[in-house]
Amino acid sequence: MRQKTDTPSEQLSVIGRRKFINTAALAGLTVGVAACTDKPAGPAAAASPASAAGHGSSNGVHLKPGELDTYYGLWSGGHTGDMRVLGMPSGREIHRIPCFVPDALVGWGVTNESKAVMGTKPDGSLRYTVADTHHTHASYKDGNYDGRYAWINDKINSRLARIRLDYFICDKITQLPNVQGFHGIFPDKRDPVDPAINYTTRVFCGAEFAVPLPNNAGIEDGSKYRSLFTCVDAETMEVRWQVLIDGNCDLTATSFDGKLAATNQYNVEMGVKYEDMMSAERDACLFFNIARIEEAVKAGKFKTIGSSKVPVVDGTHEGNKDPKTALTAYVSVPKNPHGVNASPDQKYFICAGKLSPTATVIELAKVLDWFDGKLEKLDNAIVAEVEIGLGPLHTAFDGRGNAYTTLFLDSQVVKWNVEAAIKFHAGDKTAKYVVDRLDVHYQPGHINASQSETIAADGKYLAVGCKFSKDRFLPVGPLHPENEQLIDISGDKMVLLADHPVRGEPHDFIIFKRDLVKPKQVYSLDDFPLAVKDAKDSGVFRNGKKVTVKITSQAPAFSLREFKLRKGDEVTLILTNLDKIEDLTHGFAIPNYNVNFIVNPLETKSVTFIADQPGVFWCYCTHFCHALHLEMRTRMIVEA
Ligand code: K7E
Ligand code: CUA
Ligand code: CA
Repeated sequence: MRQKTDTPSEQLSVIGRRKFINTAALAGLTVGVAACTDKPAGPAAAASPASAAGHGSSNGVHLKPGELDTYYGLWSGGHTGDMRVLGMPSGREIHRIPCFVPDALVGWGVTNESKAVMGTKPDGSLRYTVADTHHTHASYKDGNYDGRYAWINDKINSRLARIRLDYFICDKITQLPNVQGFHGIFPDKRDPVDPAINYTTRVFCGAEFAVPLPNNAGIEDGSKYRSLFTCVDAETMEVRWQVLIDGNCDLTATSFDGKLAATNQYNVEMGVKYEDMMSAERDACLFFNIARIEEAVKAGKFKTIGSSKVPVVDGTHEGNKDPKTALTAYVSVPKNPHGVNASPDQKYFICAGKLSPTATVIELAKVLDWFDGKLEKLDNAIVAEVEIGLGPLHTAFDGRGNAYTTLFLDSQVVKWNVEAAIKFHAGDKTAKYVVDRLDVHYQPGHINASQSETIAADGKYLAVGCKFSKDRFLPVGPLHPENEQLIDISGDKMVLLADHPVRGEPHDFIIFKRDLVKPKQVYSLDDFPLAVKDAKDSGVFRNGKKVTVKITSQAPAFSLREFKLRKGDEVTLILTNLDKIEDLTHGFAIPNYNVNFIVNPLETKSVTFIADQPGVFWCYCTHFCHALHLEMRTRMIVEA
């Protein structure tokens, strides 16, 4: 680990000596990472004027009992395949929303309703039980979140899940055809042509890994593999179209005017081996002209791949040489960039360099000029390419013209001023664009500020997802938690406020004002076609071997005290919770039958199983609901 240097110019000279990082150096630095635990903990916090932050003595992080947070945070869970809901700035985890992976509390993956969302094989078992959620973003209206939906991706099985933000539940999952390594997502912020549509109607999805198209043709020849960029309809969750591209996709961003989507590319080399992906000095940030792509689809200028019916338009270099008709624009940026982020002033896209110590600022208006034939060289859309530190990954914004980029290798967050960087790039070497640096613990990946990628960026809090926690928490064996750190960015200097251990591994997250969502705490009986609306409707209804058991719950009892089945019956059990006051949830578990789920107030769920074990099975309430919760059971009798 290098010495911490203090001034921006010292920083730059250190970086200058190691401009681009090659494969060998990168491996060396990663080893160095593991050895840097002797660093004193939180020196920045001790040295910073924490009281200047203006959030009271505890900076608003340590809420008094009963106090509510002022922001929501939506976090991806990573390998746990879920979305996590945090209260911010306290960092308290309030909720987990199961999406792709079964969840024993909710009965996700157990109930018929959740299985229908998750997808099953012909035998009724779940198609997938693993996932890897990375990126989460919410729907927009007029450049700010509108509280309708959030989306999250599963990188492993190329799936996109939608979360309804009225009930904080996953209601739809779509698998993308023809792609692998589905990574970046971003909703559009408005329609590119219809001004009346000032809200999200599309979700863009970048695929990281190139594959043969279709995937069973030409398996050996890696040079023929291709990647696609996908558009999913925000309402129907159906795949609208795909774009065949050169190189790959990584992260995704969208412009505030709805005209462009962007993805950074780290593998323009189309390498199939690790070394090959780093052979070029520059990769690209690829822009998609949404209106033109949709026109091309409408005009039938597309093909389809294999058994997929999704229209695929040509976004390759070869097919898009004339700017006036081009669907795509490839802006060259330095070596293996990582994030791409749209600034809240609506003017710029910023690509972090990863293997280059730079950030590249691309001006949206200039990319649009290029598409109009008014900018001669696309590279002139780059208005700054400045050194900021080692291993830049993701960027957030404060709405006051500053960007905050994580430096993975430096274990720092760098605050830099975008307009000053543009001046510096234009030749004014006195322009000091690096404003501040803060050590974080350790190796930060994603970063986001409160309201960051909206027109309402408020520059209050910055959260940083540190991939390594090392010595920051009590040891718990070989698997360390990760460390989500909270930083106050309301002043000139960043102030480290708090550490939060998290189970691995969240990647991306967003933080937004609490009044932007209006969650409902009680369902309506009419939301569920199967609802058992009255306890009197309960009973066992037999149709040959097919049996329907209808039950209701009302604290502290189930409507049926017992129910009888015969061995071999195919049973569908429907449970409606008739309790209508908030926070009165019941559970339903059947011993030895692998069944457990909950029903929230006025919610209905169902499970289907074969009554293959004769005997007595005490179905009991698994969710503490009443003083007589333990007595809340019903006897399932399966006759031999
Ligand atoms: Cu968003 Cu972690 Cu998938 Cu960057 S990636 S760190
Ligand atoms: Cu119902 Cu516990
Ligand atoms: Ca590359």
